[in-house]
Amino acid sequence: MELTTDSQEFLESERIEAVMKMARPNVTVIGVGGAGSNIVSWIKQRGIAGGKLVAANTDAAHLTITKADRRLLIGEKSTHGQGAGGYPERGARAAVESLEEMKKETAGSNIVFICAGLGGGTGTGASQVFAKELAHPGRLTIGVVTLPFSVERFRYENAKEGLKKLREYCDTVVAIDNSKLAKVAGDLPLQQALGVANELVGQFVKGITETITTASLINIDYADLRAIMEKKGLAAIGVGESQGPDRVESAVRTAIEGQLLDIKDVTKSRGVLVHVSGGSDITLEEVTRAGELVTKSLPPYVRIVWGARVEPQMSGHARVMVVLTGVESTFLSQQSYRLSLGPLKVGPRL
Ligand SMILES: Nc1nc2c(ncn2[C@@H]2O[C@H](COP(=O)(O)OP(=O)(O)OP(=O)(O)O)[C@@H](O)[C@H]2O)c(=O)[nH]1
Ligand SMILES: [Mg+2]
Repeated sequence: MELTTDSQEFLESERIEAVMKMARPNVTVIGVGGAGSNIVSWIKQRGIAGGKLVAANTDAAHLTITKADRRLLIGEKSTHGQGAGGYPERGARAAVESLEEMKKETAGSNIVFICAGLGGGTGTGASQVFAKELAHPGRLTIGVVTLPFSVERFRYENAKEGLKKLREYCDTVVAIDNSKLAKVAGDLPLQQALGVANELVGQFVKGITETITTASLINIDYADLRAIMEKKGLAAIGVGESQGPDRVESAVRTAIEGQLLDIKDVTKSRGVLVHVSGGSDITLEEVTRAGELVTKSLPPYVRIVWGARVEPQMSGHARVMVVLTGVESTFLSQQSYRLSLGPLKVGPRL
C-alpha cells in the first residue's frame, strides 16, 4: 500500500516530535542548605517549565517550610536533622552519606544547577561533594552561589575555600557577592536583601532553563550553553531592568556596568551569555540591539550566545541578564579579616 503525502507528513511529524523529546535537555535544580532551599522555594512558587527542583538540607525544620518537587534530608545519621552548625566538614559528610539518593534524583539530567549560599556548613560543604560526584562528561554542572555579606566576615574563609573547590568541580560557577546587591536592591535590611539574592539566582536559573527547554522568542540550545559554560571556571552576572522607549539599551548598560561580583577585567571574559526577557510588546529588533550593544563592549574574540523570552506579566518592561564566564574575581585574592590581638605579651613567671 502506498502512503499518501498526508500520512507521510503525519509520520514525519511524529518522528520529529519523538526526536525533539529525546533531544530536549533534562534539567535538575538542586538547592543545598538554607539559602539553596530558599532559592528553590522561590522558583517553585513561580513555577519552572522543564526543570525538576530538589532541595537538600541537613536541617529538618527548614525542610518543612521549603517548597520543592523533592525534599531530601541529607546526613540524617551524622547531623540528626539539626543542621551543620556552620561547619563545612559536617555538610560534606552529610552529602557523602546521602549521595546515592542524590544520584537517583539527578539520573538522566544533562544540566544540573547546584544553588547554595556559601559561608555556612551545609551549603558550602555539601555543594562541593555533589558537584564533584555528580559531574560526568555528558552533563553540564553549573554552580550558582552567593558570597557572604561583608558584615559576615567570619564566614569569608569558609566561602572562599568553598568557591575554590566548586570552581574546580563545576563547569561554571556563577557567583553573586551579597555585598554588591545594594547596587540592584538599594539599602535594604539583611532579610530583604537575602530575598533579593534568592530572586536573582532564581530568575537566572528559571530564565536559562526555560529558554532551553521551551519555545522562546530566541532559543538557546544545549550546544550553545555548553559552548559558553563548559569548563569555564568562574562567572559573574549582571542584571538590568528598565521601561520606556530605550528600555533595552538602558537595561543592557546597567547589566554590564553593575556586575554582582568584583572581577579583575571584564574584557578578559571567555564567553558571554545575554538573556533578555520582556512583555509581549518586546520586538525582535530591540532584542537584536541588546546583543549588538554587548558585542560592541567586548573584544571580538569573546564568544557570545543570546536568548530571549516573552513573559506576559512584564508588559512595557525589559530585563537583561549578562553572564560573563571565565573571569577572575578579587574575592578569591582578598585578605580575610582575622581577629588580631597583637603579639602575645609574656609576663614574668610567678
Ligand atoms: N541568597 C541567600 N543567601 C542566604 C540566605 N540565608 C542565608 N544566606 C547566605 O548564605 C550563607 C549560608 O547560610 P545558610 O544557607 O543558612 O547556611 P547552611 O548552608 O544552611 O549551613 P548550616 O546552617 O551551617 O548547615 C549566609 O552566610 C548568608 O550569606 C537566603 O535566604 N538567601
Ligand atoms: Mg542551615
